Amino acid sequence: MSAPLVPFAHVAPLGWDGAWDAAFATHAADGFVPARVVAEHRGSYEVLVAAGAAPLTARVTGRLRHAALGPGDFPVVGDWVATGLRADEGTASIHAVIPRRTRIQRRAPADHGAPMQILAANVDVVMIATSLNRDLNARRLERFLATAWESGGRPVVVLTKVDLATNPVEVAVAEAQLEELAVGVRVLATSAVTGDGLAAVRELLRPGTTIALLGSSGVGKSTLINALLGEQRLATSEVREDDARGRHTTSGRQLVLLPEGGLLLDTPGIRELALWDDGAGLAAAFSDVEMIAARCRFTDCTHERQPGCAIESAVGRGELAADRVAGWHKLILEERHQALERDAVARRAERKRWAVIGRNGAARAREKRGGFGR
Ligand SMILES: Nc1nc2c(ncn2[C@@H]2O[C@H](COP(=O)(O)OP(=O)(O)OP(=O)(O)O)[C@@H](O)[C@H]2O)c(=O)[nH]1
Ligand SMILES: [Mg+2]
Ligand SMILES: [Zn+2]
Repeated sequence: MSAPLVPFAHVAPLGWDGAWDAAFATHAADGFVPARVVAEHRGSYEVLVAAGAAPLTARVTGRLRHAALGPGDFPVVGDWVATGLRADEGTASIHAVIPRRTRIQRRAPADHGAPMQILAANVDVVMIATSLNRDLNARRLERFLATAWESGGRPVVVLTKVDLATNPVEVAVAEAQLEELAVGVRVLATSAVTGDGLAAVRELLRPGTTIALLGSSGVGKSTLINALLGEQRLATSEVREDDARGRHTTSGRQLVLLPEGGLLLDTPGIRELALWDDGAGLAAAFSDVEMIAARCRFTDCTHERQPGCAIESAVGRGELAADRVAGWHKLILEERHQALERDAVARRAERKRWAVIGRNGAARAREKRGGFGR
């Protein structure tokens, strides 16, 4: 059988490109086909092997499970995986996860069993949704922004439900507020009701581009995706204002392909997003503050009554909001605390890696002794 010239052109609408070809070469040689993970369930996944096809149910092989050093080695929504197809059954087995280009990660919730959780992979644009009808939570937005920058994707802020404004000034004020917090990030104002701003979102959705929507529950993430799809595919529901905990409508992460190309990743509302950051996301989200901090006299300046502190003098001159500095400080402390934790995790992973190597070595030795009768 001769290989076609462009072997994986059929997955280009799902985000595949030449660089993925190179990453996949050894898997292709083994007879595997690429598939994109579009949903995750307990113990199984849904994967797409072609743009027009129905998703297949897929499970990871015992070998992948065995070799995994932690939850981060298992597929997540957005991943490209090497699959073996059992077309007659309509199922697939996942043999490998292709190294991720970008990853949205956070410190895992307490019940997760691992310190870090990858929410989605290979996302090009991280769209942070915040709605006009709720008070803006600056600290929360800062966290989302740092996470988005840290992912390697490009952050965009989307202000939803602008149809609820009583006058245009209200929208302009909200946009200005967001622009001040989201330095160097585009802010798009949208309404799923009037269709305002949807064209601007569509412009970002070039064929093969993946956009993930992140934000609190009820801001209208699923509704926005439905509006772009032109159909009520995803469940949405009324926000219950009396219930402080909110009601989460979307329960799992899901990647949907738009008919005109482009992929949208719906996520359940996140209340508290704890950072899992090596500092790069934070530096990008607070690039304005960091630029000023670089002019402090001492490189280890704590920015608290230190001589020659550029941050304090910028705040004094009214060039920098004290509030923004406070947000920055808070996240830096969190990040430092986490760096310590991350080191501990790395040490544990290294120990496990050696244990696996040891186990495999012992198995090989048994084989050599003829224990496996090959
Ligand atoms: N007026 C108005 N209401 C909207 C708009 N977008 C969403 N809504 C309403 O907001 C409510 C919540 O929308 P969802 O799309 O379910 O919110 P979500 O962000 O997906 O929520 P979770 O799935 O819980 O994270 C629904 O009642 C929607 O009808 C909009 O542009 N304008
Ligand atoms: Mg939703
Ligand atoms: Zn300083």
